Amino acid sequence: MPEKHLSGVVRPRGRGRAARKAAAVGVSLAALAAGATTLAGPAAARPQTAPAAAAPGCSTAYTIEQKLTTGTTWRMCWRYDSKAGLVLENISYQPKGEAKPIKVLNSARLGQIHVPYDDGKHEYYDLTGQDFAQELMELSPGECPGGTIKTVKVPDGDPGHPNVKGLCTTTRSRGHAYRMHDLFQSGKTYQQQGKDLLVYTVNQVGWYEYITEWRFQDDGTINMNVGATGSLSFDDYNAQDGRGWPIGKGARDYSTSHSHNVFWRLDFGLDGSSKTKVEQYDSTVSAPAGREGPTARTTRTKVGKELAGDYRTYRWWRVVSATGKNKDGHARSYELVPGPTTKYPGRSFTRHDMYVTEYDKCELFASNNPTCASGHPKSVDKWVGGQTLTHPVVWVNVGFHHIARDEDQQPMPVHWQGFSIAPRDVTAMNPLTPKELAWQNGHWEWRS
Ligand SMILES: [Cu+2]
Repeated sequence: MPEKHLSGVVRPRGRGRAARKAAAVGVSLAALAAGATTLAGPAAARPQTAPAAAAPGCSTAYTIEQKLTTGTTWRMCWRYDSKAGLVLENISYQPKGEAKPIKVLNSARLGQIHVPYDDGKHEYYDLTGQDFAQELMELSPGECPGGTIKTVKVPDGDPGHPNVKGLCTTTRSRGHAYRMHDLFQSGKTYQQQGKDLLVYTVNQVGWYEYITEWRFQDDGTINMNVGATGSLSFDDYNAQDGRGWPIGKGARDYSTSHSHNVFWRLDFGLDGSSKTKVEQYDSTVSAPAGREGPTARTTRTKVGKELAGDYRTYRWWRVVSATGKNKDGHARSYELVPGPTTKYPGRSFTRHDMYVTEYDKCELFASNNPTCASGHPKSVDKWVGGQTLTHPVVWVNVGFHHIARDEDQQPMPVHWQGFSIAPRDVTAMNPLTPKELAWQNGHWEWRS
């Protein structure tokens, strides 16, 4: 029997989950869920190791400042939005050797999590329609190893529990930042283990839990990822062959396949100015000609007007500061580094990998904006309307088609999706360069 499209339906909320589970599967599973909740326990916030100075634009309570052991300091403000959840603002980067912080972003936040099911019967907008922000999870010290858990006042949350110890900031090693054996000069081997600042929250939506993770590397790279974990949706085991995968014994129950289309919204403020410029680069590689090998030519296209962009081999974009230059006189910029994605063609706003739109204060979510006037175009693809960019906002869409597997239970292993932005000419050299090599900039001359 065909069912109506259910885009307005709210998924079972966290606090209602136990009841929903009891109704669906009986007392034993509900009791198990209650046990798991007890195990999670209340989290105790750890004292901060060093009191941070307030970042511009926020009080110390809303400042995240971390000097990594490799010498790089990241500073930002955080706040918690009633729909987007964690929002990071005034993000700046100060590697060793830079006299003052270099501003990177005015604001960085999730822009939507769109979850359409393959049978067409369910389609969720997790940020704007499913109380993503309200279901902020309490973190135990063990899931913020070595870090600090900040208390978040959740807007429109549970009145009996408005403050949630739910924001972790911590540091982590990421392996080699670089390695170089200086064979011709000193004979020394230079190596450094890279360090990252991590900032994350966990938000529950129905049976799922989303980890929203921001990773700030000591070399200036920022990685943003959403990890889905929790449980497969217990309510979606009714798929037919071709729309799901048999989970559990035999081929009785098919977990319905679905997509997680995650959007990020980045408002760049390079060197303190929102008037950034966007550039697209494409390279073409020729066939070999005669004795010469194949050649490659790279061309730049200035993106002066709003853009709906798609990844292509040899294509990339960067956001360039209109004012700031590094010590070599090169304009500072950040490059978009894509992550693996499966582009969902089912909706107009999921049909492109990235969008650049002119700033508009109501445009905070890629779709279903709560604050736009009724006549305002409904989704990010519709905002690409030929407007000249003076204050570009970058939207990145990363899709994951989730065909369940037996290993997805129980709990479901975290599956990550996301992308990075990497500095290009923000500093004149590798920001982690050891001082013995600091003279080796450009086409340097041999020293005897
Ligand atoms: Cu999934």
